[in-house]
Amino acid sequence: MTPSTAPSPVVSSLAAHVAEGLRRAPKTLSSMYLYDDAGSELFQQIMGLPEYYPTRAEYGIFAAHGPAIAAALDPADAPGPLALVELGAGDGLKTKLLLRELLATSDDFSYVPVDISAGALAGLAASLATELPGLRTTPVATDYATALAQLAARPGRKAVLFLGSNIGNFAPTERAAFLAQLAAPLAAADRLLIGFDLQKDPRRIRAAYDDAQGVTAAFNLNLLTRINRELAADFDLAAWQHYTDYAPLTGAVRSYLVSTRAQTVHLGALGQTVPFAAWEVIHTENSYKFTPPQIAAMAAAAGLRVVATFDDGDFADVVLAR
Ligand code: AVJ
Repeated sequence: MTPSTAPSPVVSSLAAHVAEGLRRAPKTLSSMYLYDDAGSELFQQIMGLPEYYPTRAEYGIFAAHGPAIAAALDPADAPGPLALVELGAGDGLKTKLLLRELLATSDDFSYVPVDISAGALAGLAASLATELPGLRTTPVATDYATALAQLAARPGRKAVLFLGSNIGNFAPTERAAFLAQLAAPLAAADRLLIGFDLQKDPRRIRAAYDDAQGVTAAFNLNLLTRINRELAADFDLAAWQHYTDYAPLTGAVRSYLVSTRAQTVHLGALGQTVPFAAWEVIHTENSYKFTPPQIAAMAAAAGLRVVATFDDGDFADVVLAR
C-alpha cells in the first residue's frame, strides 16, 4: 500500500499507541483515537441522540447565561485583545452562542478552535465564515499535548474553553496533571471555562453511552475500522461488541470493545499479532461524572479559583482563574 500523503504525527502516534496499548493488561486504547473524521461525524450524531443529554444541557446553559458567561471570560476592566482558545472544538455549536455574545461586547477578540479532526475543523471554519463573517478564526488541527505547549507559548490575554465534559475522558491522575498544565500559563486576567457533566440518575448516565439506535456502538467500533485501515490490521468487526457501564461510587463511565470469541488479530503495519480470549475487552474510553464538591477540590488542587459557576443540575460550566 502506498500512502498518498505523508503520515501526520497523530497517525504515527496511533501506531506507537496501539502497539503499546494492546500489550497491556488489561488491553487499553486512548479515546483520543476515536476521533478520525468518521468518528467525529459519529460523535456529531451522538450529540443529537435523545439519550445523550450533555450537549443539550450545556447548550441550554449557554443560551440562558450567555451575557454572564461572556462577562466572566472577558472582564470589562481587562486590557488588550482577547484570544478565545477552544480545546476539542468539534462542530462549535455551543461555542457559537458565546462567540455571538463576545462579538457584540468585546472590541478585539479572535477565536482559536483546536481539534484533532481536521475534517471537523474545516466544517467549523466554513460554518463560521457564513454565520459569523466578522469573526477572526485561526483553526489548529492538533492533539491536546501539542495544544498545551502552544498555549504556554502564546502571548496576550486568553480565555481557554474546555467544554462538553471532555475533561471526563481523563483518569483522575491524568486529569490533575492536565488541569495543572492548563493553569500554568494563565495570567491574572486570563480565564478557563470547563464544562463538567454531573453525577445523576445512574440509568440516565448509562443510557447516554448505550443508545437504542446503536450510534455510540458504531462510534466505539469505528476505532477498529480505523486501525484496520491505518495499521493494515484485520479486526473482524462481526466478532466485537460495544459495552459500557457506569459506576456511581467513582463517577466513571467506562466503554469497552468486547471480543465475542477467542481470536487472533494481525497488525500488518506493526508486525504484531495480538491474541484475544473469548470475552476479553479493550478499554477504550472513560467518561467521568462529577459532583460540585469534587469540582471545587480539583480547581483548588490546580491552584485555580472559581470565578463563576453556571449549573442546571445536570451539567456545570465553571469559569476559573489563577
Ligand atoms: C466528547 C468526550 C465528552 O465522553 O461524553 C460520547 C464522548 N463517547 N459518547 C463523552 C462520547 C461516547 C464524549 N466526550
